[in-house]
Amino acid sequence: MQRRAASSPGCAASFDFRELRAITAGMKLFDGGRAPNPRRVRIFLAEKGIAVPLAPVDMGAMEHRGGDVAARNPLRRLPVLELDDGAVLCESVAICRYFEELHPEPALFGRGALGRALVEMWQRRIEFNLLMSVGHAFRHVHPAMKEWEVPQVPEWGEANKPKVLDFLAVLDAELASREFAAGDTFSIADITGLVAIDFMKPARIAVPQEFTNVIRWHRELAARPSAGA
Ligand SMILES: N[C@@H](CCC(=O)N[C@@H](CS)C(=O)NCC(=O)O)C(=O)O
Repeated sequence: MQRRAASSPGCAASFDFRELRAITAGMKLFDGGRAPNPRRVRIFLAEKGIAVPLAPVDMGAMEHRGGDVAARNPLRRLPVLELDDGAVLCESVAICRYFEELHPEPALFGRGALGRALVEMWQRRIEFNLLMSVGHAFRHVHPAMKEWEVPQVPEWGEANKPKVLDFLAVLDAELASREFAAGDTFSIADITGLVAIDFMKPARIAVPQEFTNVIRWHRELAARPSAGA
């Protein structure tokens, strides 16, 4: 991974590249900078200590809707991983799973039957109930997203804001009794959670102060060096 500025909102630290454990020079990760899904993969790679060359895509200029990205991903979304034999992988979690198989340590998809199932459960819950709802609240309301989200339905964006808070209440109760989203160990579920909560800022949704466990959890995740990747 190339060195990049810690420009994502809510990132307190930058990744320490002395921690590198693997370099995958033949691959290319088409990256979307501050966008949440590309960031999920960069954080995952930083936690693993894996360096993948980045191919930056200017999403603000809609570069992802054509050219290299559209040629590799018919959905025209980022991130996209191209392997050294030309094979293409899309979907953030699929890309992360691929790296988990190649480099199992540290395990970020859980250990053992129950541990892996719990990570799957919380990763999906956080992705579907938090990240997606925040995404709808941002994309259907923010004026800058008018050309991205067609049709833009502001009422749908607004309808998602209470859904975000409802899920945060559930998560807050869970985090009262454990350190991380899926148990006592950091996992991809935490990465999705960190990215989703940081994405609440541009979506103009505040984390209510009474969710002290969520606030503690987010503070600790944001302080990890990987958060700056
Ligand atoms: N389910 C996909 C979602 C990918 C996605 O929606 N990426 C956003 C950036 S966070 C994107 O490329 N949006 C481009 C667009 O909507 O035109 C994943 O997990 O990777």
